[in-house]
Amino acid sequence: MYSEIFLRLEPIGLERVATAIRAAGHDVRLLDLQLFRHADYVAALDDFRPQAVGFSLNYLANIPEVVDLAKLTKARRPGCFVFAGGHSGSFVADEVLEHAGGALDCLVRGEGELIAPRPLEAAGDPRLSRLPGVVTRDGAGPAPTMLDDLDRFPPARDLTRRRRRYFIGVLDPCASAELTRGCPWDCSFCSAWTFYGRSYRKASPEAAADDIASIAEPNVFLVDDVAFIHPEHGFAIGQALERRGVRKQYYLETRCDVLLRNREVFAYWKRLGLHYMFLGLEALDEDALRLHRKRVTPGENFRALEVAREIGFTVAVNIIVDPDWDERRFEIVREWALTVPEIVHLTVATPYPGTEIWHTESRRLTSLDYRLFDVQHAVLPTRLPLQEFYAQLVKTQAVLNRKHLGVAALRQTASIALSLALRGQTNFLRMLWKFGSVYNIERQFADHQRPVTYAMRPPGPVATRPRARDLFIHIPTAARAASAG
Ligand code: B12
Ligand code: SF4
Repeated sequence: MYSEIFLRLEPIGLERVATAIRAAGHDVRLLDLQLFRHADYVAALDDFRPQAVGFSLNYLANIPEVVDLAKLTKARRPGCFVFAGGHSGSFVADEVLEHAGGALDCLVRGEGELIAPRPLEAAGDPRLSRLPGVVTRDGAGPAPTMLDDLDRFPPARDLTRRRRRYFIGVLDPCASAELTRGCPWDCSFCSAWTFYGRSYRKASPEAAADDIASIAEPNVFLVDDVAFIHPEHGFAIGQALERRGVRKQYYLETRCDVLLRNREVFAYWKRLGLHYMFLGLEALDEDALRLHRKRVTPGENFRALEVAREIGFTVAVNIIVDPDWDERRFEIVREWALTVPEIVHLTVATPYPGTEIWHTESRRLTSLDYRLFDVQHAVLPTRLPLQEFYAQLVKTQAVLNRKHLGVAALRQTASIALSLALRGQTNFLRMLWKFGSVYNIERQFADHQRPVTYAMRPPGPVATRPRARDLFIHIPTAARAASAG
């Protein structure tokens, strides 16, 4: 839903994996099914006749689609080696293989650059299930190996087609780049830290600047979980960009306390072209922040918003809606959101496999449909009747949307939209009137009534806090485990 309206971004993880597979001597094609249809995929199978197909499973909601495509691929090209990898797939490898019933030869857990070429060599061989991070129906290899140098395998952006369709708001068109990987915090609702074993790695400033300099688009989305945790790294990349004469507009995501602590580096990047940022506020009150283990106070959050305003950023923030909310709670958020200039997004609290709350959330899941695990649907019991919950959610989103896309605000955006349209970029323009068809009470509610072909394996009955290590996909060495300081 998100990518139907506000943004659509390039599959940078898959592009990096493609570079690694190319470096091993293979001929690679990449098809982004955000932009292309299944018919295009079938045509590519017939034209290119690949010996292997790898699917990216970063999002849980995409699992049924990928399982069906794997089955289609095996039926059409029985000799083809079919595998999948990516963030969400890593946490539910066994059950995905089970759904696929033999159509997926293996699932690759963890980051893909180092390992991805090796299953291709081991296809059809018992060695396959002994490779690090690889899971087959016959067994699993040792823990996945971490990439020791982020500078290796820069994204193969030449493989993505129709790149003008990638955008985020007014940054249209927009490419993506990665400066750091991982997060040293441990929020209870998030799987970014569990995937990388709470480690934090940095690209070298020169390689990061070279990569950004090679980007054709005028705008860049920085995919880092928390940008500029180490300010000296941000300064060094900025200076390397200045030396190369690179001038672009940027969008990044960070934490409020990091912005407060390192405001100089953000102000410096403002001069380089950083105008838009996303701050994970998550909650307005102390109790909810503690529950999310966000390790910030409401006071710090609000001070960070002031700092962002002083520097002159356009800021989007996120608030997590608990399915337990009643009308009054929605009302409080609407009232608050209308008093601040920031763009306010809402996501629905969702226990994902790989998060701590997947194990500790004592309320029973009301759905085991992967497609509803997209933080826009309620998969926990709602206090309001479900339809009323969606009515409140959509009403709140519509109010917030009108705040930014209403007539008064549109007057300001009209000139941007016009100049983009004159350059043939219409993603932003289209976003302005798509809202009603995407965020829609009946559509949200009807999504719950669809038949479920592949049901998720629910969490076990234990409601105690698991050890962090037991959640990790990558188990970092002591040297790599980073501190937030
Ligand atoms: C950037 C980002 C986005 C971008 C997406 C860009 C894109 N086109 O992919 C945007 C802003 C659009 C986005 C949106 C959403 N996101 Co997001 N996003 C991220 C973030 C911060 C970084 C992802 C990234 O680019 N990392 C860098 C690249 C290099 O790594 P990578 O993609 O993971 O790829 C590596 C491995 O996964 C693996 N790999 C990947 N594909 C493949 C394929 C094969 C064959 C192999 C072998 C390996 C492999 O190898 C790659 C290289 O090491 C992650 C957090 C995280 N750290 O993972 C959250 C994250 C993935 N998002 C999340 C969520 C919830 C969402 C949204 C649903 C809602 C929201 N409000 O954020 C939407 C849904 C979008 C959609 N398309 O459906 C959750 C995932 C939840 C889940 N389990 O499904 C995460 C984990 C954040 C979190 N806090 O928990 N997101
Ligand atoms: S700070 Fe952000 S990326 Fe890190 S654990 Fe918390 S929510 Fe996840």
